[in-house]
Amino acid sequence: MASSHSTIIFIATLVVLATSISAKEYIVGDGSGWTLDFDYQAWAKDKVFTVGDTLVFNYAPGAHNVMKVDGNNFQQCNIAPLLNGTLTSGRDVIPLKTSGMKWYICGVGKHCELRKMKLAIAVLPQTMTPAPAPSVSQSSKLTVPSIYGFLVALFGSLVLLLA
Ligand SMILES: [Cu+2]
Repeated sequence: MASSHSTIIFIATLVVLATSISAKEYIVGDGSGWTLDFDYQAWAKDKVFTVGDTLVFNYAPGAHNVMKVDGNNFQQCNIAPLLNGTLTSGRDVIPLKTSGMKWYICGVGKHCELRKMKLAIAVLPQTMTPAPAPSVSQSSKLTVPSIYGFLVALFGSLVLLLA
């Protein structure tokens, strides 16, 4: 009996851990990459970004860059002051470490103002279940199942160790 209980808990633990680490990588603009005159708001609209996911900006180095800015500077395409410096590698990988709104613009020429090189996304906290459409009011509710899942996983692991 004890061993079958352990097996069930072990499987439950694996499921919880697997869902909590299933991070996604989003290629910004997909095959088009980070480029002129692409509608990044339309690209982001049907995607759910979660803490642990990563954004990848692909472009020819020198042609563009990636700057993380705040909401006001995003609206005005103002490249100063910068929050996190400028990314220029041409394959810039940005881990989404915290929840909330994130804003990115291209700081080359007037690419942000005139050529639509600006991306705003809402990042949700980690959660066990597939997240519904992004909404600010849901962010606080989604934190609870995430912590609950972690505790279940922790407790399951402890039971396994003791079994
Ligand atoms: Cu650009």
